[in-house]
Amino acid sequence: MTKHQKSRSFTATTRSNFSRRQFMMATGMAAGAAVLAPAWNATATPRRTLDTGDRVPALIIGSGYGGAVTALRLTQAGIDTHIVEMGKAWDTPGADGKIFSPLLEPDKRSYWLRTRTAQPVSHFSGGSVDKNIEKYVGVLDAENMGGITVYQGRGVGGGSLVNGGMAVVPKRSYFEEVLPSVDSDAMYNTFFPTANATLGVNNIDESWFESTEYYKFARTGRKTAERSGFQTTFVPNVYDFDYMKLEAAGSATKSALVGEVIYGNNAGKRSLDKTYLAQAAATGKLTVTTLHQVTAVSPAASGGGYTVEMDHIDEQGNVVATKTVTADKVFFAAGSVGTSKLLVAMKAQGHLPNLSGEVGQGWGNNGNIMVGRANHMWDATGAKQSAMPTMGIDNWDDPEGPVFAEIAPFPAGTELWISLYLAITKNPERAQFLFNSGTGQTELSWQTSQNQPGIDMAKRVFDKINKKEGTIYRTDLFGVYKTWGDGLTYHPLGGAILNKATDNHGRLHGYPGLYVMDGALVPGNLGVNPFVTITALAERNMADVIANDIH
Ligand code: FAE
Repeated sequence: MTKHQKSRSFTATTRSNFSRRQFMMATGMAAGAAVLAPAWNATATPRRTLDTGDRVPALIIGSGYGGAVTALRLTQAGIDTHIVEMGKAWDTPGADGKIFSPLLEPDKRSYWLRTRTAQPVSHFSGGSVDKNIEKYVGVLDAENMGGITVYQGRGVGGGSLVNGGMAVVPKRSYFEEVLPSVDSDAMYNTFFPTANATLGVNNIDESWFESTEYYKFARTGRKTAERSGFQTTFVPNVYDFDYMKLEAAGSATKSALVGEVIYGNNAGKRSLDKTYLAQAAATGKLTVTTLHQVTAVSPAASGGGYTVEMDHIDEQGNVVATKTVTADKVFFAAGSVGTSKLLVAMKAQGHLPNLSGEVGQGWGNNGNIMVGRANHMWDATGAKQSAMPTMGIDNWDDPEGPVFAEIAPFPAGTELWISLYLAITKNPERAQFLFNSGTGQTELSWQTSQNQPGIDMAKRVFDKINKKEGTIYRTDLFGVYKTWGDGLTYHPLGGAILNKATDNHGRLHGYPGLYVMDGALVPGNLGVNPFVTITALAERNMADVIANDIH
């Protein structure tokens, strides 16, 4: 390990043997698959898009991290498993030959059912950078939850399609503080390593990092942090760093190196459709029903199990059909917001009245705060930047400013001298989901003022860097004269907290056969980027469910 590489960095080199194409073939989603004879049995387990009247053993709502782990472990246990995903399968290139939209010229593929983009860095030099787009079932949802915009991935693979790929195992002491009911030996000895291996986590070649123009921004961010006495650390990622080197050498089509990330990567990224979901599909026991949004879950009138209602939508978001199927077991994996909204509505509307009062509680934004600094002219950040972050500032153990800040790329295609950061702070504020019977919608109580503790923590770190460097904040990135990007989160967590709203393994109280398996289980703040923890926790919970509930 180098002086920059602290204990949190580690190597996990397992690669998926499955390509996106193999995954599509296995799930019957490839072009032309419809004409192949589908191997389905109409009486019990249709191997096709679900239809009204179907009865299935296991239905998973959502195909992000929690859903993908659930699908792999159920299918490996021999269970016919059905994922219902509201987004589309990102498997077909558009007219430009690409599956996903470019970063700098976002088109309809970029955003979920919006007519105008909602870029996280929303302004530049006094004006909005957003533009009008066609309404479409795009890959990134900027969901307005009142006091906060929650960014989420939509499509087969959920957040893995749009995220920065940073694969961070939390500090053990903080993990134990956040989830005290979980056996941390089992997590750190078994489930985190399993998650990393199956996700295909890898580490950047440090000598390449030190020399490539694409990580100048990270080296500048590191240098300025360390000059102020802050520790930095390399962060593993699920983007294939060998592929990235080929991009840099000009021998592979560029993806991360042309800024692709939040609107999807056309290459290089080990998203869930290439890892967990591909492995699940290869068992022959997985079906994925896309463009279907689950709207209700309730005990079935007869025969046990649960009735699951869903809207089938078209690519403009119009409901073209409603369907009702029955499932013996239902796994909520719609993400912290999706799962919490559904559960709170089901309790309030009397579909699942016996759910715990803990349902909807304990939501947090993982303390997310974004900020930019203007460097001096001699501290360039590079016109060429990799869109995959690979370095963080680790000030977590400072009680005055507990912050783990990703040194984020700003791949604008031109030198800007801007250091951008996504800070994860130890903001203790929490919110709850509440059902509004007037609108029929579930709302989140988070207020903008609840960001202040996080801003104060981040300010302590970045004020110190600015003072030492003689630099200032950029006040033009998140509004006009607005320093802090505090109106958004990439890391929604909580709403169905483990061992409170559920038992200690995700079983919902009062309803045998209903489970939560996603970020809703995690109490509001993790101190690091969350997907490795969500994956490992789902691995742990599913090991218990397979051992005890599946016969
Ligand atoms: P998630 O991945 O959101 O999956 C939920 C799925 O359920 C989605 O596919 C939804 O479309 C689907 N769904 C929702 N409601 C319904 C419904 N009613 N019916 C059917 N389907 C439904 O949940 N985390 C990191 O660890 N490292 C990073 O570098 C990182 N960068 C990020 C960058 C961005 C721009 C964003 C948005 C997130 C980032 N995250 C990162 C967060 C990470 O992606 C997120 O924590 C996980 O994706 C959450 O996993 P879940 O399984 O909880």
